Amino acid sequence: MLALRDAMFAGEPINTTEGRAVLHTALRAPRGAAPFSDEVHAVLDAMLAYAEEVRAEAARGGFTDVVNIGIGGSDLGPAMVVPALDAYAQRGLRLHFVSNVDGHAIAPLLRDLDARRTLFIVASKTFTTQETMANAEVAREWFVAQGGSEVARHFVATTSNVAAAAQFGITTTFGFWDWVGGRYSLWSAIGLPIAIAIGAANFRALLAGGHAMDEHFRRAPPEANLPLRLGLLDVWYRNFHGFSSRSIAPYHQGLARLPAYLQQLEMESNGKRVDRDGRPLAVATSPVLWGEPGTNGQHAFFQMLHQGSDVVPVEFILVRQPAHPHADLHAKLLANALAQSQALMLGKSAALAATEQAPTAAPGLDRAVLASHRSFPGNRPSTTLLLDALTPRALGALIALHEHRVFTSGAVWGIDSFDQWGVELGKALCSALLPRLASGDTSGLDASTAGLLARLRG
Ligand code: G6Q
Repeated sequence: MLALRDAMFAGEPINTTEGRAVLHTALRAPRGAAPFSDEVHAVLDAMLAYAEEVRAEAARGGFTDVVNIGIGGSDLGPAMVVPALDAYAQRGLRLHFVSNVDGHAIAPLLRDLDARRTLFIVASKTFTTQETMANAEVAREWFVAQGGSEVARHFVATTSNVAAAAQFGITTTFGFWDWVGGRYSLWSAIGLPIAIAIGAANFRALLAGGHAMDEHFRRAPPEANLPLRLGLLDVWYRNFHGFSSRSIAPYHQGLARLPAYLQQLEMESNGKRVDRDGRPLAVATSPVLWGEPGTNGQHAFFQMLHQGSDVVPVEFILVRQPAHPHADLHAKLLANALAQSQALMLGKSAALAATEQAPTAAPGLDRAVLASHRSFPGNRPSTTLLLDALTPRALGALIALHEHRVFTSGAVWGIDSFDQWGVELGKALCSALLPRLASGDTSGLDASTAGLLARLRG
């Protein structure tokens, strides 16, 4: 595991099935401290200078809205970070994220935009992703229909395929490299919406936080190494206890998209069933990640966490200092989080429950029956990550912590955490089905798909 870690930082092609290095850590390293430093810092400087131009123009009333069109790794990172760092955002500049090829995503957004004041970022590493290209076409058609003429000023691209972006009519492009995996790319040019929202200095602080965690992961001894310990804990829970999921409970509304972000990070990286050499694994791998911000989750699925038949480790994320003035709300939020981890740990015995009044219980219900419904097994594991404040630096460290934790469990399982062949099949089948949806041709199709296709054509 430690040798693989060092190989990653050194830029060796540890993504063996794609023959690629895995160097998202180089994106947040200081100048001269990691491979490809000159290229990385040249793009970073240019991207941040452009972000500052957009912010200055927004301050003059030029741009009011920025729309990031991208999906998966070209969406989830910025879409998670921008609301998380709202306290640092420039007022009067709204950031939007369109990912889904479902027109219900872009149509209501375009309805409310002013073409003269909108900037579109087409974010796609490959610049071929069907959903992103389709939404970008819709945006450009809308822009032109609204009387917009300067496509080159209102559309920019973040991509490693500069030629394809140019063909689209985009001349302002910020690039990145094949050694940046999509789900690890928010540190690259894909972070442009973040930089526009929070500014160059704060973006650099986000990078610095990520880099500080990299250094910790590289140098801290195993017993004090946070990503290493969390990754090993994940393996312990998954393989020695058989826990098949983990619930993420950020007690910060700004982190509402963190569960979705972590879902991709962990499940796309470690949702594999063969090892690096293609041999079937004898052990289970990625758990299912899911969650909602607290306290909302408490009023929904926490019932199952406390009393359900499955044990689900919960990860609480607490932030000591709020970025709002409502101290009373914050105290209630924190007390709720503590109460949940305490209840999961301690539970409540039936004997104790039997001594309590339960005003809403059915009158005449047998006391022992009621006590068994009102008892909690306890000894349900949770981890609490505590941040002093949700600063760009702290968030950078939190994200990098999760990246290295996923690396650790993936390394122990012996899998390639950096490919994603599992997303290919659906894409290929979609390409084959799209013309059939238009023509109605169901010849040679399985009966299930043929039946559904016929119904959809009405
Ligand atoms: C991430 C995946 C995937 C990817 C999207 C978008 O690790 O590879 O989520 O980011 O499919 O790809 P493009 O950036 O090429 O459009």
